[in-house]
Amino acid sequence: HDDRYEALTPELLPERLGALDALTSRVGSAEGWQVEEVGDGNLNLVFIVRGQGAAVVVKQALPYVRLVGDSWPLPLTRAFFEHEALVRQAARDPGRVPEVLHFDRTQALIVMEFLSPHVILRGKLIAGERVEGVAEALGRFCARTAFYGSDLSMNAENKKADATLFLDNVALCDITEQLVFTDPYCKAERNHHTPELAPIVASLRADEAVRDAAQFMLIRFTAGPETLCHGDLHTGSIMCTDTETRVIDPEFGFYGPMGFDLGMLLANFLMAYFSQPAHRDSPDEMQDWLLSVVMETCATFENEFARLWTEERTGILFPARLGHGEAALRRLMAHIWNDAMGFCGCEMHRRCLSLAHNADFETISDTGLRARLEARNLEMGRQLLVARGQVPDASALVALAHEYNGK
Ligand code: SR1
Ligand code: MG
Repeated sequence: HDDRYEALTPELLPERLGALDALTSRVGSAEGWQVEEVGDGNLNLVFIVRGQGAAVVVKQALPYVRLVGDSWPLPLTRAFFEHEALVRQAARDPGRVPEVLHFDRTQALIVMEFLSPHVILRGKLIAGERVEGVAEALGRFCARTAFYGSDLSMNAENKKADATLFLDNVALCDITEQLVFTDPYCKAERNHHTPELAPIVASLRADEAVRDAAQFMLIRFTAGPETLCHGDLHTGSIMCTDTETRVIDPEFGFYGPMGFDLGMLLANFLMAYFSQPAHRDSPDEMQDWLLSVVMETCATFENEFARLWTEERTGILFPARLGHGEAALRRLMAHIWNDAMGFCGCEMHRRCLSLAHNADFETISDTGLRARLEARNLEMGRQLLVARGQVPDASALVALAHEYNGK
């Protein structure tokens, strides 16, 4: 059975993986294992294997989209890309991603460190819990991965070979191309939205400037291979304690714009922000904190990127012999920011309009209230798409969030 893929179950797992040193060295022999399937994401199986007072995670890809079922096949190769991305991220921002203990390409499975007592960040934000240092950790992660995977840092030959390798992550990119940039702006089979949003949805879909801007962001997504992006950096791909932040799940890894991950992440902080009034009677404090996280994430991104630009430029871009200074860095940062704002707008739209919604809004049972909060989010997303040039920095982004939250 070793050379044929087989989806695991908690019952099968000890028999299939019981001989693996990567597991037994951490959790003892298979007879003592307790195995639980805990995957609550859209795509994969996730098992926690406990034994001898320790635990590891076994993540296995399914040959289809878990959320939809076997009517939507999805290649197992995504586990390969996740593993490749994890290895690179671990080198570029040490300690930020889970340690990989074992990878099996045929079985599409990764054995990795069990993060405990970490929980998914999205759940913490809905519960009104703050995480110390979250903005610094994520701003640094975005800056380091953007910089080290790009032609600012990598040797050109290696970068081209790596970009070519990740070009094969076609199916996962296709999901983003459809669900993020296209489906939200038309009638599509898998779309759904809160019924009370119908007039806004109709007006967004009739707005040619919005559809146009989203397609231009799609051009940036498909034809801007600047760096290795995480590809799915939402608050469900981040696990935290009250003081520690880790990034998981880079199976959507692809070569794309340096502003992609930052823009997606900011959108998810903003959706947490807009949804707060439904989750607590006095949302102000949590909302203020979320906007401070937006500010701090951007400031850290900028500072870390500037530091790397100054101290570690070794690639073909802006070589020292051309004598570029501060002004060039500022122009590059503006380019990254402009992309980030466009991606941010698309992500804010798709989480309310296409297939994969987020719990921040989805868990609001009063659909009238949900629609009012989603409407603020959708309108701000529209503004980011069509007029992102008028949002030159994080302060302007936060001012816009205040404005739409008051509507
Ligand atoms: C069919 S997959 C839907 C979404 O889940 C993933 O986490 C990505 O965000 C994707 O767009
Ligand atoms: Mg995921």
